[in-house]
Amino acid sequence: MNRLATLVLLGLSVCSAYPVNGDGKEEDANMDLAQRYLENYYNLTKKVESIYRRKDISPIDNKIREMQKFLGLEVTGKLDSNTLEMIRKPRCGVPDVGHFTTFPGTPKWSKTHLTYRIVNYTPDLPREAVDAAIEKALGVWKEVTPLTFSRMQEGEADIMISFAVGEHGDFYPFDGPGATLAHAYPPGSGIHGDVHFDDDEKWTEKAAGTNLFFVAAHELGHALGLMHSANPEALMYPVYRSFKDLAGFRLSQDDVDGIQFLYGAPTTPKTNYVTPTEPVPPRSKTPAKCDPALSFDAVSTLRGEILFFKDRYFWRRSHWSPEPGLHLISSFWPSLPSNLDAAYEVSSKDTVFVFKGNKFWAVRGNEVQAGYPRNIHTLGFPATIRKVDAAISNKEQKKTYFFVEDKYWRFDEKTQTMERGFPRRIEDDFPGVEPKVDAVLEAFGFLYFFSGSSQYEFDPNAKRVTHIFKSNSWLLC
Ligand code: TQI
Ligand code: CA
Ligand code: ZN
Ligand code: ZN
Repeated sequence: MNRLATLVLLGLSVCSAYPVNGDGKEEDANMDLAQRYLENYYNLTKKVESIYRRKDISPIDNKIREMQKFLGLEVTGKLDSNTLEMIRKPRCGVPDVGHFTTFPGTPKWSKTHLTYRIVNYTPDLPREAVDAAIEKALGVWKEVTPLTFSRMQEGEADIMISFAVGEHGDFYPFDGPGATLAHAYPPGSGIHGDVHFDDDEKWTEKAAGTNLFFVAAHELGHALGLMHSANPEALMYPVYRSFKDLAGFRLSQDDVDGIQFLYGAPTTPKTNYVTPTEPVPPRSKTPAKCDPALSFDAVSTLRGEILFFKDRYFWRRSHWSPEPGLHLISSFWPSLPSNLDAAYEVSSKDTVFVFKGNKFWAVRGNEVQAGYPRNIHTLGFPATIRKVDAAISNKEQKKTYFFVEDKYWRFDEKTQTMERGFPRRIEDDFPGVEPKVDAVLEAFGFLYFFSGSSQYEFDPNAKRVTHIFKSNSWLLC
């Protein structure tokens, strides 16, 4: 491990350092810095799906210890000068959206042909299944780089792959079922580049249990030199995901950017251009919260937080942390679609209703309620209505407003019926608001109508627009 420590400390950083704070608040600033670093690399935040979840007493101290151990520093659990130096060094400036990272010092393989060896097997799966999972996981990286891999049956390969339980000959004993699933060493000689799987996990080929292919692909990312990414769509994002469809697994653009930063793009075409196949859709871009052109698909409150939906993602703004976090819709609600049309919360029912096309779903916390999706026409919309643009529910009135094109409907939540006398024209009752409306939010006694990159603050008492903002003003831009 000493070698890694040296490698890491002498390593050149590719990105600029955090500014060093010289005033009396230095300690606070250091703690902030450490917290941000730990959140990025060591998954400090208690994410619902995180498999790092442990019953730690002091998460920060423990994470500092974990980081020191992993980086080969003296394990003090405190922010000593070596640790701070480490935290300051290898970081890019705080990016707008999550980004890949490499190990400190940017270790990478200096050759493109690598060997691997599957040293032993788990009893959980047939050998062929293990071989296939590893091969497929290598293929994920091979496809987008000049790297090639060949298998060795004996002797020392660059990437030695093994299954082990508990103490297994390195400084990182496994911890029984759960928590740590596997680990990998960054590129280099000896133990570097090796991948160890915790055989106290239940390894599977399916979405249930711990999927060997997925974990192997992630660990091989480490073995090739990638650290964790803050991009929730990335394979290198340090949170385990449940899958809707594993067969459709693809690296995110962020993973591709990361591995190509280290090794470049493939030199020989690795796809078969002879037989024309289905066109491959481009890897989706993560929306940038500070893009001045940013618009939202839908906005809703949820248990006191505000959710801003965009494509396959949503930003979540809570009272406790003003910095909005970006998440995949599917990581919270695997059965919900992306590109939603509208969403609103009925807090008395602790339910958020989300709309797409002629369907809507009822969501409570992490669960999509049974009996959904339902058809929007069951709410009383005429057959000509194909979708709704935006929706908001008023707690006091117990009425929900649905905005469609230049009109709106009002739904009575008590009687569960659409009210008579609707639709009405938006411009008659909400003068100054530009249809069509993408999303609507209620806060501080105002209604906020989102239309493209603009946002209209409407005072319902004065019946007029009081401000116009950029849509993304809620995301601290
Ligand atoms: N294992 C960690 C991992 O590979 C080991 C680790 C902790 C680590 N902190 C690190 C590695 C910092 C590099 C740098 O990430 S794990 C996932 C995921 C794990 C986690 O067992 O927690 C996967 C292994 F992403 F799903 F959370 C594989 Cl895929
Ligand atoms: Ca474990
Ligand atoms: Zn190990
Ligand atoms: Zn990892």
